[in-house]
Amino acid sequence: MERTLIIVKPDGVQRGLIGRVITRLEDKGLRLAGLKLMKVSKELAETHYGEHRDKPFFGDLVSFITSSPVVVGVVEGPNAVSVTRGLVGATNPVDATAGTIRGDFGLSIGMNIIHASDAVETGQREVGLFFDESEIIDYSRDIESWIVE
Ligand code: D4T
Repeated sequence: MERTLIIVKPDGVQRGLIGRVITRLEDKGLRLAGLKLMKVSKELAETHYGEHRDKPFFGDLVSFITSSPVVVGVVEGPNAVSVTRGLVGATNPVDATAGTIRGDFGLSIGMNIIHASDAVETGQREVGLFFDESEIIDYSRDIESWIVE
């Protein structure tokens, strides 16, 4: 089963959107295999956003993601990476389609509510960065056969 990492970012937590964001993933039929509230350390933030190290917004990005607790989740399902990215919407909430999480809840690229891994390999790496294997639960739900053929 494909896995992806989601982060309800500090703005999502501060605005009380944790439940509504996660509900959208569950409504789609995706399954949570891990979930926790945590504060991201500067070191973890710099590793997670390493690909942006040379970008002008890198410092602000690290400050923002470490500024307040986040909720991190491991999300599973068929094509979980692309399906979750579709639910999340475009990076800039101003451009994100209505009906997506960023399209419905955000107005600023620096505070775009949620992170979701952008590729299968990225998802594997990011899940490993934020979760110990012991924190990921292997289970199935009784409703599964009514979601996936
Ligand atoms: P994340 O990684 O948060 O899911 O966002 P995306 O995958 O959609 O977009 P990204 O990696 O290009 O950007 C990471 C993060 O940086 C912020 N950002 C981005 C910013 O503050 N200013 C910018 O100009 C860009 C491009 C928003 C998301």
